[in-house]
Amino acid sequence: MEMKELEQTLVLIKPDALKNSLTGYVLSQLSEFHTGLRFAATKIVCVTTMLAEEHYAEHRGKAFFPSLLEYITGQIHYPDEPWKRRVIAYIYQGENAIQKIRNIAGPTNPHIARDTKPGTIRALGTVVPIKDAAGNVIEDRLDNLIHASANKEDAEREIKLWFKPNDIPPLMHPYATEVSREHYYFKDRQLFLTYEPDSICFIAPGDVVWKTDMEILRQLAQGQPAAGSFESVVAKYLINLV
Ligand code: FUP
Repeated sequence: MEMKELEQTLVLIKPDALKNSLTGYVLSQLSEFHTGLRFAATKIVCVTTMLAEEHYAEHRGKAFFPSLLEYITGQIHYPDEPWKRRVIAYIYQGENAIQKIRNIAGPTNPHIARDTKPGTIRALGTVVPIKDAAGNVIEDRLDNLIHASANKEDAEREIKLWFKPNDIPPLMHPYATEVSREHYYFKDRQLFLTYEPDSICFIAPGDVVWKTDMEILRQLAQGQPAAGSFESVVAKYLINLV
C-alpha cells in the first residue's frame, strides 16, 4: 500500500495517565504487535493554555471547558510540581488507524467505558463532577487518560496543531508542505513580519512548514480573512519554548 493511502491519527497520553504510571501500559496496548500500526512521531509536550484551547476548540463555552484546560495542561494532576506537567503526543500511522485506536481507547466517559467496554484504556479513567457556585453538579470532567483523533479531518487538524513537518521523518510526512520565503515573528499573541524587540522568530526563510499553515499566515499578513486562527499555527512553534 502507498504511504499516502495510510491513515494517520493523533494520540495524547494525558497527565492522569502519566501520574498513574500508565504510559507503558498504553503503549503496549497500541503496539504494532497489537494494532499493526507504527508511530511516525512523538514528543513530550508542556501544554500551554493556547495549545489546549486550540486542541479543544469545539468545546469552548461549555461548563467543563475551563476544567478541561486545567486537566490537559497538567495543573490538576501536578498542582505543586509544574515541571511534571506534560503530555506525550504520538502520531500513529497505518490502515484504519483512527478506528483501531478509538476501539482500544474506548468510550469518552470512563463510567460508560467500564459498563460497556471493560478492558479498554478509558475504563481505567475517572469522572470528576464540576459544581457551580451553589455547589450543584452542573457537568462532569472526564479524566480519560488518552486522546485519540475521532475522524480524518480531526486527525489532520490535530496532527498539524501538535507537530511541525520536521518532527516527522520525511518519508512519513502525511500532509503537503511548503518552504517559507519569509520570516514570521510572534509577540503578545500577534503576528509580525519583521523583528520586534522581545519577539520570537518562529518561521524563517528555508523552513519547511505545513502548506495550510503557510496559507493562513499569508492571509493574516495581508489582513484578509484566514482559513484558521493565528493561534492554530503558532501554538506548535511555541511548544517547549515558552
Ligand atoms: P473524544 O473524541 O472521545 O475525546 O470526546 P470529545 O471530543 O467529546 O471530548 C473531548 C474531551 O472533553 C474528552 F476527552 C473529555 C472532555 N469532556 C469532559 O470533560 N466532559 C464532557 O462532558 C465531555 C467531554
